[in-house]
Amino acid sequence: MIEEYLPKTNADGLPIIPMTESQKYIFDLKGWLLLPGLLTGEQLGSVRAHQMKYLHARESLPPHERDNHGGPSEILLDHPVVVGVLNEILSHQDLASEEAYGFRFDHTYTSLRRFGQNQFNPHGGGSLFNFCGNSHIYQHLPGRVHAGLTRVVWELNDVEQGKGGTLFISGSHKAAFPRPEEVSGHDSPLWETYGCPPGSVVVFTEAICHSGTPWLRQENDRLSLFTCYNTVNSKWGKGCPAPAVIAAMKPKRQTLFRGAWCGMGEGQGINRYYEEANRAV
Ligand SMILES: O=C(O)CCC(=O)C(=O)O
Repeated sequence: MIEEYLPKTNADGLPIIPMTESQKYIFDLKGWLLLPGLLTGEQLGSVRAHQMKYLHARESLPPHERDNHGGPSEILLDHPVVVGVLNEILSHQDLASEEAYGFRFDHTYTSLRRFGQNQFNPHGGGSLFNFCGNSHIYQHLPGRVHAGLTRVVWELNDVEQGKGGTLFISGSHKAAFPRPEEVSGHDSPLWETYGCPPGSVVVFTEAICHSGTPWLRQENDRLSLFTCYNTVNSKWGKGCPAPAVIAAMKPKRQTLFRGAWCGMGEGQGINRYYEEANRAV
């Protein structure tokens, strides 16, 4: 059992909120966890406005905000509740310090889904048995888990239960048998999902079987950020925010974008720092 998870504050100096024992149990059991209502109305307003400009009027943003996680949306990257979860399920503590996160940003995309958009496309599951080069892995010991490639979905608009939130076959990250079609069709009772207010987060291991599904809520579109994190020495998705975007962030947040390596030396011989020459691709 790790006694102390670092860092204890996020880049804005806010105290990290550790996972509760119930959250740990549910995440390990199901492979996903809903964390409702994490943003204030003011934060939501500025993040939503930034996302819409990023999608539809990118040139109107200053260069250092032209990224899914630029400008007002950078607070989502290391929200104190998100860091509390990632400290527990993903961090490699030898590479963490009070100045550096023990995990890295992997890749992201913003999705604006209108009524009827998207389709059912189940993928993943059984990844307890994958080797680590795959990143879609799940490992556990008594009292500790490692979730591998981990998705943090920020739901920026209302999600109504059963009307378009991501679908999960809970527990399938540990499934030993292949998934039969007859029990995993769209209407199978094995699929679980969620409803939540705007500003909520859904964390899931990419080791679980999950799927998109058509958005069926008339009152609003689905506006979500699908951000993935990985352990420090692994990267699955290609790409990294532009140097100007990262340069505008506080130093601790910048460590999310360091290169994908560990090292065992002193100073810059161990990967606990970000600089432009140590930026992931
Ligand atoms: O569109 C969705 O709700 C699911 C997205 C998905 O499959 C993923 O993020 O890996």
